[in-house]
Amino acid sequence: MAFRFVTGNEGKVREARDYLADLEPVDQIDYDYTEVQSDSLAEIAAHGAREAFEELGSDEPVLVDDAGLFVDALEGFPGPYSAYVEDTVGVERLWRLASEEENRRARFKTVLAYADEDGTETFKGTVAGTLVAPRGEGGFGYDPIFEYNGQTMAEMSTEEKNAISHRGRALAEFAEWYAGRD
Ligand code: ITT
Repeated sequence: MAFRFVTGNEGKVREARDYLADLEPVDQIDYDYTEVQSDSLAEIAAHGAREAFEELGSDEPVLVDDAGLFVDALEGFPGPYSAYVEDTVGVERLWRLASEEENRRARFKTVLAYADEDGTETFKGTVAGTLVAPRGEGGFGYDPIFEYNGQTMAEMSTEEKNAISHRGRALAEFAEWYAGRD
């Protein structure tokens, strides 16, 4: 048995492996599930996990992680559109936009959705931090501009990031639930 983690993002898989290694192996699977247009990460992730589980065949469980960066001063932008914004304007220009604001607070949020033959479950994680000029070579995505306790997430090891991150929190909740199932 393995978890099939449906994502094109290797950074997410690295973080999930670090957390779930004691439970099951994690296989990265490419499958282009429908990203329903919604302001709710939970709805997007749950829908994606269900569809992937049903379409991929086999009874191995599926994981989907839908995440975003929510900038307080920009009313939560880019939020559910974070991937699109990273691909288009990019992290550096998002930082420049945020740097014009006095309030530099932001949150990373993620929803991890799990689907198997019994149904779909979602697990949420959030972390609040401060946006800063890019620093660090690790992590991925918006990590270089997201500072927590004096360090950007790109300056942390996978383990350090997992210990405080949105994804780490969702993974911890999921791992606890999974280990306690009948
Ligand atoms: P999949 O949908 O294939 O899983 P993705 O990278 O498109 O991969 P999301 O839509 O969930 O995933 O990601 C939204 C954006 O937020 C995207 O630009 C990511 O790089 C970024 N992101 C997600 N988690 C992050 C994290 O832990 N640190 C920094 N950026 C993150």
